[in-house]
Amino acid sequence: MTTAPTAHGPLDDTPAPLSLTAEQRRSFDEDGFFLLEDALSPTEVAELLHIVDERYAGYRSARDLGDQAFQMRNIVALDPLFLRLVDHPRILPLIVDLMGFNVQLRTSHADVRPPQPPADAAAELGAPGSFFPWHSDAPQWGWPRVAGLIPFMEMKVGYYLTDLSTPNSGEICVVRGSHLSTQPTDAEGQRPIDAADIVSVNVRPGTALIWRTQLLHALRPNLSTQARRCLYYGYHPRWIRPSDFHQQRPDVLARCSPVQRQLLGELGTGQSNYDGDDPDVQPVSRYWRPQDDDIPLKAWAQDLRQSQQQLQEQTPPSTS
Ligand SMILES: O=C(O)CCC(=O)C(=O)O
Repeated sequence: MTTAPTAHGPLDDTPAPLSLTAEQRRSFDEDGFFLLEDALSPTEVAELLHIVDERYAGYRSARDLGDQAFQMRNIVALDPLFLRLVDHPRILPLIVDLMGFNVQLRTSHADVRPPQPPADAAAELGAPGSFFPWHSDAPQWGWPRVAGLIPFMEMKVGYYLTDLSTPNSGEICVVRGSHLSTQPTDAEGQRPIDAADIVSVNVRPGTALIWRTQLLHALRPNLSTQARRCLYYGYHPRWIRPSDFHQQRPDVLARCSPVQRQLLGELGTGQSNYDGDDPDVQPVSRYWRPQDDDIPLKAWAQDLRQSQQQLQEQTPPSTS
């Protein structure tokens, strides 16, 4: 069986996971995704929906959007509530387990998909020319490939804020295991996809999808009566450049914790010592060679692991 490269870090020295279960590990490696129900509480969902709706209403009237689907990018800079999700306590340990601590945000977006006309259901799911064709996320001209496959370059967390439990409510569909395929297309641009591998993410509000963005994905039309609203946060290693921003605004950074600043692409002392101590002769980027204060997520993960170990040591063994 083909196996998927998983972590960005020393492979022979992988520490115990902070939160990832063996089944989540298996799913992420073999299927390319897993679901986490109740990742967000009903209160969080309600608060986030409020912000999405407020922002969307503003853009809808200012830009005369009508009922077309709309995406807001770099939402971490739009509202402190969106920023808070970048290091959500239920999700951050999973990100560190899956990608390591040398990571940052690549993108954050909110997607609003109002109800669509029934005609949008006529085309085959993800067909070329349909409203949302099959694709995997990639920069212009694609990722470099290794033996035809896309290496593990980034992951996304999708947060679903509206009820998607009914088919054709605008749910995302992923092709299970497609990160382990060369993803060929035929002369018409069709992708030979086995219907048995298509997983429709029909979930309740508050569910998170944790997935490799190499996975082929498409959307089913939203034939429900309410707009589908969801959020996506993409993470990648710090030595790649983000897609939504060069640098976040000072007022956004001012409200960040050190870990959030790392995730928004900032450096610690590397800010004033970006090229190292010998910049004329041996410049070295602190993104390429971070020091610990550039990546507070490293200490955060160590502290969490330590407190988990202490708790385990203090817990009396079960007598049953
Ligand atoms: O779920 C959606 O609306 C779009 C998801 C998507 O294509 C992406 O995040 O790359």
